[in-house]
Amino acid sequence: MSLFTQEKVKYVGTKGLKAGDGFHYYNPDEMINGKKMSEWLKFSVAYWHTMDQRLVDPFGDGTAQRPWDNITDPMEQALAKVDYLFEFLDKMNVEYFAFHDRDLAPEGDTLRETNENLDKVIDKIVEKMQETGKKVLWNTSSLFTNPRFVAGGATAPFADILAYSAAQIKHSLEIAKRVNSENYVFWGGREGYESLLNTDMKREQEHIAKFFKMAKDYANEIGYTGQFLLEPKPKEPTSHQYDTDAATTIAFLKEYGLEDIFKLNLEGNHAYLAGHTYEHEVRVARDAGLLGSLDANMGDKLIGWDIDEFPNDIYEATLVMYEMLKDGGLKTGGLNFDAKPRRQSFTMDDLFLAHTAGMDTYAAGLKVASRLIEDKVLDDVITDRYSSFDSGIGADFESGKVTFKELEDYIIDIPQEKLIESTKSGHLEQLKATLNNYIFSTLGK
Ligand code: XLS
Ligand code: NI
Ligand code: NI
Repeated sequence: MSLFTQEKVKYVGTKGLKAGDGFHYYNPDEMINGKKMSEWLKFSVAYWHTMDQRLVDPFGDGTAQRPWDNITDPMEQALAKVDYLFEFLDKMNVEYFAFHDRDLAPEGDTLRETNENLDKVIDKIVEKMQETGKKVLWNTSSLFTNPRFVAGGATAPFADILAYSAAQIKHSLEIAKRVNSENYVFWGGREGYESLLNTDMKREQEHIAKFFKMAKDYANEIGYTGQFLLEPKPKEPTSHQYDTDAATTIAFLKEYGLEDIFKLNLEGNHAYLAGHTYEHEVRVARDAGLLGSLDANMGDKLIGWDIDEFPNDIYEATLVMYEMLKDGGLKTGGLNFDAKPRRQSFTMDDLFLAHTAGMDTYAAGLKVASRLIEDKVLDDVITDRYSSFDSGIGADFESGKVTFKELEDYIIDIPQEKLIESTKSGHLEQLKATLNNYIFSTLGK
């Protein structure tokens, strides 16, 4: 028996312009760059949005209408939602899901009681996973929702709260092992500060670094081998988040010797908030060898907070997929829809349509990116742009053969005219038009 009235979403191809009949681009078995599309695009449903999100905004109550709304007992509802989740995954043809501990079950009065509630839901999840073959991309722990985390979890200035956080993560790692989570994510919800007037920033950062090492030690102790991921985000909810962006997070990992333990989980909307493009964040991680996973959402350039919109920007998806392909794929990572429909898209149909749009956007981006790579469009431009470093003085510089003095001897008498001649136009407008042409011609077929 079906819980949802909606049908299974199928690939219908590009016939017809109006969306809503099925996937136009997400064709799981289509071969892209030697692999099935579904292998490149390990999509994941985010429990906190898809199952829990009421579509609130800072000024208004939730508008979401969900078929489980009439179940009033919290534990009963928590268990019922598991059935809905698995049917949703099946109907959307999504293989993975992701969750916070607190998404799944209500809290009790003590951590022991809370763990008991949670374990009942996990028991059911494990059963459903065995039955359906669906998998967990990552799980995580909410150290930010409950008022006890008012000043953070692992960076809280209160030792009892730090102890609580450790115990909570310990249990979450046990769950990660039980559900065979491919990754374990830490997003530092309130790990940051509001003002230096009352904050010992160094002490807080030392605490969280030690905390991360202890988490990894515990994972090793219980034989949990999933990839640890840190998720950067700036200025929300605290004014100064310790993991502001990819570069800051990498510097933190290196400062505390954690770069072999962690990779990064990068989110589109967080990139905007940090004043970067999404592809910039992914490139920073890739260059450091630390690209882990993607929270596939996007932001709104006109709104100053994390709106977690479902991806619909093909341009952005193309450039992010380009980085992913260049990195050889996401390995244990995937594309998690840390995304929710708009507050005015409150029906269950909208939830199906939003995921379809998100999956199609990344499938389309993947197709365009793969052609850009095949035709070496950007590679050729970049090879040519840096070619003066492939021989002569440039190569001598790169191989460390010349000193400052020798660079001076080489250049000191070269006239201005010659120097200008050695520069070249970046032809950016032409390049952007070429990119547009690739989008049109790849998707227009
Ligand atoms: C919030 C974050 C959060 C993490 C998981 O902005 O994106 O949803 O992905 O805690
Ligand atoms: Ni996220
Ligand atoms: Ni976010």
